[in-house]
Amino acid sequence: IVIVIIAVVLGLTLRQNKSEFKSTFLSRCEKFNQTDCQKVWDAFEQAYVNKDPCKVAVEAYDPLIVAAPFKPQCNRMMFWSKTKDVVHGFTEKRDCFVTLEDTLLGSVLDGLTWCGKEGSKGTFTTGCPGWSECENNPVRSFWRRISAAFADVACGDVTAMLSGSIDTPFNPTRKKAPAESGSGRGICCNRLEDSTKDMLWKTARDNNIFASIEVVRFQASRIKSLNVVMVLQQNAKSNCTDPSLKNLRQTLDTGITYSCKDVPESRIQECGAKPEIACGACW
Ligand code: C8R
Repeated sequence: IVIVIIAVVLGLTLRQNKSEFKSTFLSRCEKFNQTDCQKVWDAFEQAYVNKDPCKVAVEAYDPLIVAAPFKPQCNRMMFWSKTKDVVHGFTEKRDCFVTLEDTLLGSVLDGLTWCGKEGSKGTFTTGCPGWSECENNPVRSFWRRISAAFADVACGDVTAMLSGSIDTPFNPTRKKAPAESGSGRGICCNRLEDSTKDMLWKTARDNNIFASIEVVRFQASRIKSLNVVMVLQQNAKSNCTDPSLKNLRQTLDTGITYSCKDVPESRIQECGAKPEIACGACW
């Protein structure tokens, strides 16, 4: 009897989790007009349901990108690494930039954890692998896939906020893909075939999505410039003169103009708080 009760309670909790997760997904999704959220859910769910939660490849989310494609917003796209709070503190208040979290898929899944299980149709929110526990977990593969799709459509003048509070603000730390070795230019996948780009998933083993996934997909045919904002807090450890930013320049597709500006975090906050300051005059 005890076992039956435990099983029933456990079953109900897991069900509860599923419906709670799905209802969060749908209610966040419904804020976007003209979206068939059930269709988006179906495309999302197929990526990880009934799978070992350490065996969800980045490509499993391809149908999701097809179901909810990214629309380019030229000159307004904002990328970031290790500066999430500053960036969103700013973008929430001002309509100057669009981050991935302002898009349908980014906003729907921001802050959530999910996974499936072999032999189950359910979505679970507990007992899922952590970000670094195994490479191909559903959450990590999701952010990699949608970050790539977001970077693929980037256009015009692009902004990236990087952190001056760490030693290496641009840190790809990835192995070279075989196709690149001997190219002498380091990472340079913009001229590579799509199949080779896909191979880059497998070599981008670190956590840094901006450096290992987004920058390498920026295309000179679409993007005019990359404008880095180094966010400086008190006791900053790095700024625009940091050697790692030289790597960033070298990684960039030739033809994309690079610039970097050191900006105190307080200035970004000030600009967020004062709508009278024009977007272009923030830094
Ligand atoms: N991007 C990546 N990861 C994101 C994300 C996002 O938009 N939104 C969330 N919530 N996350 P980091 P990074 C989660 O190391 O790896 C895009 C993921 O769990 O500071 O260089 C975005 O377009 C992920 O582990 O940044 C941005 O430009 C961390 O937050 C880069 O990729 C990301 O933490 C940032 O990726």
